[in-house]
Amino acid sequence: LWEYSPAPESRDIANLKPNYRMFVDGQFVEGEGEPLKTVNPSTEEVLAEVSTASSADVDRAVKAARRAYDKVWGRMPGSERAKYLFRIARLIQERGRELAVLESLDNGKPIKESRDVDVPTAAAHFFYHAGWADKLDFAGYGPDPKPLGVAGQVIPWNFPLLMLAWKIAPALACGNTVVLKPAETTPLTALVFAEICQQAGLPAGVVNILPGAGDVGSEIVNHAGTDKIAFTGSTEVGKLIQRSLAGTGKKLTLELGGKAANIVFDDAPVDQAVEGIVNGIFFNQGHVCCAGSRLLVQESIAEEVMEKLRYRVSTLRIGDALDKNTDIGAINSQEQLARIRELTASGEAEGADRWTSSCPLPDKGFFFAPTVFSNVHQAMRIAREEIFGPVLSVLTFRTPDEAVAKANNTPYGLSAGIWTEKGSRILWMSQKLRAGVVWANTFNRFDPTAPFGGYQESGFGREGGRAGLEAYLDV
Ligand code: TXE
Repeated sequence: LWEYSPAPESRDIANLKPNYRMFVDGQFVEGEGEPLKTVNPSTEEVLAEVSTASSADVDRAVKAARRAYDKVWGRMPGSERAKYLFRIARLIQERGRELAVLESLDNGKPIKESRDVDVPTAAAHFFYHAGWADKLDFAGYGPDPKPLGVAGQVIPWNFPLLMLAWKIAPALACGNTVVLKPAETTPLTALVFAEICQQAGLPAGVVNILPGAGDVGSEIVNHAGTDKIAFTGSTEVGKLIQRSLAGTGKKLTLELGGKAANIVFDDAPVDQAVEGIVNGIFFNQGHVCCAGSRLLVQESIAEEVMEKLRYRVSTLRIGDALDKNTDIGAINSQEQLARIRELTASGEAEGADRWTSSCPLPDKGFFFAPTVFSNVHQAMRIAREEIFGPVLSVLTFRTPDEAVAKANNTPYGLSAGIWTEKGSRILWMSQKLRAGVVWANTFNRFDPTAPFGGYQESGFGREGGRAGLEAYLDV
């Protein structure tokens, strides 16, 4: 039987400090805002105190970013910028263990995910964009495309370091400077990233990291000195930002929520599909904007898939993020746990059948057992709303047309998955599905060379790939 076994030296590996300061103009400084306490969601212990920004701090950071843009970064040849990006990428790799442990402590995600996905993919984004920095003439936007200036960036808590990399790497590659706010529950790896910027010798003011809550995000978004805003977070806040920028000339990209369909046809290799379903919804506790939160399974194989799925889910281990055996870590915050509980309760109240894994949960910490709802109808809240937790809603279909209709019956449009042996069906479906990313016989695959982003209420703009550069250039 499995027993909890956290690595005892983990705090040392993470180099955890009692206090973290914000990073402005190349220096770590005390913020004027009320300090926040960040909590380990696996244990509910306070990890560290982190200083936050006041509006005067935001102003100082934006001005520093502007100076750095005007005097240094905006004029630097791309070949020089590339060197800094390569250095940052290598430093992320060198400090990978520290970053992975710190990320798991602060976020609650299993160490094997932060080690094998978050950190290496963050480094990969810097390597990839370093390659673009001196080749922007060939990006397809004409000769000598111009950077925008100062980019204000606000990121969520589900992939703290990786979302930072998605935002900062293309911004710097294209010659912009950055003021970034990490989420209030996960500021730590962003501040270690600031140390990496110092280590890499990045000129002062090119990257500024301001921890704080939504008010700090709002100050950055609405500051007259930011030229471009990139936001990843809830659809609600995304819409708020879009409204508040309506009267300005700022460029905006939004990466918001999702309710992806993972569609399994009766010719799919069932065991492989079951692994893909599990990965689709239980990876990162389901705190994934592109999570496969709606399983659409063809009626003829529904029984078989459900049986295998329940068995597979019952083998998942839930526990402390630092245990290498953990498959599902902690929910990031008490607030998110409450949201998940509220939505799952609505599923029961609306008549769906609930199945919950009997894997034991730790006594302390924010944990939620993997849950599968069957007998789900499209009008139910659990079929329509983003739960952002380890909760799967299962619907069935008979024909490919019906699968497409059900998959598209959502205001979102971030991702979708198809499981079938038929190549022609994959091509047909990927044209019909209204989703920015369509995976075939795989799920949750992230690659810096592939543009990622949504349709409809999942937002607009792309991150990654050549298309992602457009968000940071005047073309
Ligand atoms: O998001 P918020 P929350 C979804 C998910 C989740 C729900 C709520 O369904 O259950 O949103 O999560 C900053 N101006 N997603 O409350 O508030 C905030 O400080 C500027 C999906 O955590 O949107 C944080 O840094 N910024 C999503 C960031 O926005 C503001 C990932 C995200 O927080 C702001 C996260 C304001 N007025 C949640 N208010 C995804 N697409 O992956 C808050 N912020």
